[in-house]
Amino acid sequence: MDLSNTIALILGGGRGTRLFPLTKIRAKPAVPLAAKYRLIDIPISNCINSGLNRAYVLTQFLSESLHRHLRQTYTFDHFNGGFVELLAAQQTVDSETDWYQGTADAVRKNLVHLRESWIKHVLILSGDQLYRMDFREMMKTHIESGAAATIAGIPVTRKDASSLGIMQVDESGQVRGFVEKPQTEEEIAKVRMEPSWIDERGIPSHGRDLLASMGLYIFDKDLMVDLLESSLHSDFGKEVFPEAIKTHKVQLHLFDGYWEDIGTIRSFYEANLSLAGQNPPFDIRNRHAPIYSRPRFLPPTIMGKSNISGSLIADGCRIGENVTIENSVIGLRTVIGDNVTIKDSVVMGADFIEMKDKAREGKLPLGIGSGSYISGAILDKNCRIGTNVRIRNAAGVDHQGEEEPLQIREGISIVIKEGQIESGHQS
Ligand code: ADQ
Ligand code: ADP
Repeated sequence: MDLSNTIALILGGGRGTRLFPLTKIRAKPAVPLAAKYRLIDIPISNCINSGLNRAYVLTQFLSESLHRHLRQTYTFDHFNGGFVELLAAQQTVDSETDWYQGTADAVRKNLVHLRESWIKHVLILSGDQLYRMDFREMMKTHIESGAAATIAGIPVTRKDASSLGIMQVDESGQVRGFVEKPQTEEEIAKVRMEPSWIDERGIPSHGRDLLASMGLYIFDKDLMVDLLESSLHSDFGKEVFPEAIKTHKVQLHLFDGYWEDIGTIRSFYEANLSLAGQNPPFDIRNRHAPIYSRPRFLPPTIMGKSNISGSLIADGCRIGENVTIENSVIGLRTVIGDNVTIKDSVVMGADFIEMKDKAREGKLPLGIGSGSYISGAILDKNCRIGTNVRIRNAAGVDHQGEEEPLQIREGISIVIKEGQIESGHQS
């Protein structure tokens, strides 16, 4: 299946508040993931691996770092005409209220970019999910069913249903019911499926009797333009689909495999750590479908006699003597002193290699000072952690801090970007 007349629109994020403080100073797509990637690399890699190399990334923040990352990573040769471009909503003080509209509104504001006549289909993707999908398969479902729009869907149990759009389909897979984030049992009952329908399609239902929208859509372009121009609907899940299924053929594309939303601090933290195990549910090493990122030409990581297990270590790190690293992700250029222990943590690393003799204007050295103990934490980039620091949320706090360098979200300690934690600190 050929995707040469398809354009991808990647929804790079509204305010990104659920990922605060990681998104306080950067657009969500630029958040570092799995030691050396950024969130945006996942959907873009899925596109490229599906033979689709024309994509726009929609974001509400004009972000220099995101722009730089896209420009330096996704350059295509002159002959195949590929591009990945950032479309950022303009922020003005007086349009603050209508600036934070939903997904459909973000697409509506960018319809002008879809005018070109070669574009027949629009693939809408979410920017904060970890999964692999060959979009050619989804396009096949779309074309063969003759649908106006196709939604990728995955079987889920009741437990997950309230945070997702839930669909009910008929025998042919046409979507007949769509409820966004059903909360009550009555709402759930309206869209419940027979598990045998899922089993019959070669996917073991294992008690999953609900079909969730993965937030990935293919539209015939003309229909999408019509739907968006003739309504004021601001969100695909809340408004566009519940309405569209009444008047148009909307088809399900059934998917089963690893798929995680990584839009909250806890899901982001857990997805990172899951990649560090021996048999990760999402394999970043797949030779046939690599995850792309910016080539960096960093020196190899150097380390002393250390004890490292179940962890990912990126390039350019300097790790001291007698260091223990367990079930953790250690990002690019991380500096770790002697006798440090890091457990169940995501360390994003640094944007630069700090020269030892360089004046630091009274700041601590970049990285994690000797004798420190870090557990259950996310350290954002360019942190300066002193010596003999203990970060482990000993008090078991759920949420703490708004501006401080060390904050807690969903029980996870977070040192913000450029955050400095003085020597001897205990928490
Ligand atoms: P949610 O993930 O809750 O549900 P939403 O918050 O609208 O939906 O976000 C979808 C994606 O669009 C996210 O990647 C988000 O960052 C991005 N986004 C939101 N507003 C944006 C804007 N104004 N500009 C650019 N990007 C924006 C949706 C569907 C559900 C479905 C789940 C699956 O509504 O039906 O089950 O996705 O995760
Ligand atoms: P993040 O988005 O993870 O917060 P950035 O990509 O913004 O990180 O990088 C942080 C810093 O790295 C920037 O403030 C900038 O000083 C520096 N930097 C990295 N690469 C470049 C570059 N190519 N040009 C200019 N500055 C760069």
